Amino acid sequence: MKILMIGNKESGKTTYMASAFGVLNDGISGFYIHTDTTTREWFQRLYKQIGRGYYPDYTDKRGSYHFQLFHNQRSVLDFDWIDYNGGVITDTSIEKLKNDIDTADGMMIFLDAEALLNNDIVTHRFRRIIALISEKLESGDSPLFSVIIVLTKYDKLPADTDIESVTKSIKPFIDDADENEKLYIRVVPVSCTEKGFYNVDLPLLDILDSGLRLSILTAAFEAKYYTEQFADRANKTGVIDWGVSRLMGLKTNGELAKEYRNKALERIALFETIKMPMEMLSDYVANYVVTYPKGGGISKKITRRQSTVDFIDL
Ligand SMILES: Nc1nc2c(ncn2[C@@H]2O[C@H](COP(=O)(O)OP(=O)(O)O)[C@@H](O)[C@H]2O)c(=O)[nH]1
Ligand SMILES: [Mg+2]
Repeated sequence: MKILMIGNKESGKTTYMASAFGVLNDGISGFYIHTDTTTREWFQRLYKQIGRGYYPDYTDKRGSYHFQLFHNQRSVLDFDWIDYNGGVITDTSIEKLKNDIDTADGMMIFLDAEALLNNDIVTHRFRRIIALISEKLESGDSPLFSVIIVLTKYDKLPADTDIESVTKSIKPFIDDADENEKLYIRVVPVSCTEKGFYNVDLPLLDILDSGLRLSILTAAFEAKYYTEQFADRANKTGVIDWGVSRLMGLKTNGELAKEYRNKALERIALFETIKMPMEMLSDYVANYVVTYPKGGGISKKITRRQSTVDFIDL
């Protein structure tokens, strides 16, 4: 799974990443993330600093990171998290952005909550990104795509601010995107300060939830395909099959049947491994109650759109 992260310079991407890593490295409801030692140490150092009120240096960045999501002792999903360089979208960078979006499976858009509230964010860029995602979903065969809009530095807003007034300027685009069956979009306010970390696990876990759905869909689809191939080949075994295949130097239908059977069994095993974690993660993100750094605000319970996953029974 490939997660793309987009946002202007200083919008809080590195801070968020390190905080989400820090929180999820310790684990939440049996879920935790793993990475290589160098990356882990780097993120942990930043996470500790942020908790003491020191933010990452602007030079503290690298392009892309590889992680694994674990549930209890089991690895359930591999993902790359990509820090998109160049929050400012110009015509020359639009091709690259389009390409990055085309190859991504989920996306986080970072918006500085204070700037958004004060109308300091140019929303046409935002609209353009949503348009690119819609195009991708129309042309491609990707069955679902999650976009989390991360409202950063939420602690800087006055205590009585309600979230509707923060998102007012982007609401029309969110409503449009909501019309698209394949597109799941959610707004999450976050805050990372020495006073604590708010909602930082949610954006990442929500995107990983759709990654798990995607991988379970693929596993089910392939299991079905290989089972059919197996049945087809298994029906065509026999002496003639054997003789013809040997003459032509090909695999016999019997041999192919065995290969397809093994592949089908592998996919079924994968399906069984990730089914329970997926259900738990879906519950976790669907029932997540967002908290605000200064209290106030109303948290809404989110019902996730049903996906075909619910109807698959192997
Ligand atoms: N008050 C507050 N400031 C933040 C928060 N996150 C980031 N910042 C500030 O925003 C600056 C830029 O953050 P950074 O993560 O480096 O942004 P990036 O350029 O998008 O990676 C930091 O140096 C902090 O001063 C937050 O949650 N609360
Ligand atoms: Mg950065």
